Amino acid sequence: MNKFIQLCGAIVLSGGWLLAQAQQNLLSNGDFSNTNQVSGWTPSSGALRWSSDDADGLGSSGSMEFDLPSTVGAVSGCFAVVPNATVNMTGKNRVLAGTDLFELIRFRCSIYSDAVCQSSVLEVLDLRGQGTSSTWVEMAASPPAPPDNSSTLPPTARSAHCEIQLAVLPGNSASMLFDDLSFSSQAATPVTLQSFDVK
Ligand SMILES: [Ca+2]
Repeated sequence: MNKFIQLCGAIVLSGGWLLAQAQQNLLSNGDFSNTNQVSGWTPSSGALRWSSDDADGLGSSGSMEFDLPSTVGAVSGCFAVVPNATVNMTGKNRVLAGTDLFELIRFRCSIYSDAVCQSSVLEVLDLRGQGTSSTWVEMAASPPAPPDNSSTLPPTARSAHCEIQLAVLPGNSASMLFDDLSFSSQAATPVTLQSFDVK
């Protein structure tokens, strides 16, 4: 065996790094599967309710219910974001009562330059729901957002929070459920390359 082949036979690669695209929902309890139900969400008026009606039919999860006109919104906790990350939003809504009575159905996430969601807003991303369906429907991006709802965060982005905003035609009552709310970041994360020998 010549030296070259001996050398090749001894090559061992280990501990190398690859970059993989991993998608992670940064929004806490966006699927309302927490045993504390609507934990992590604060009503902007009135009170929030947890519903056992789950958008995916899961017995271990539920959704967040808004009863208007008393409860017209809710805000998530503040969470960290990675500058320049590619993000996208998804969510589902269902009219429980008051089909065609909603004036506004919005799932909105605001991006901040400080770590605690207190600075002026750098960017707003949002989805619009449908007020015409009594079954679960996917929320859709508001133009000019691309169809896949993806966006690149500003280089100064540090934190974000999300909110639900609702309005009903004056003098009316209505109820709506939300589930599967997601603000996902697609960040390059290192993955350990497994060792291998060249024989
Ligand atoms: Ca759920």
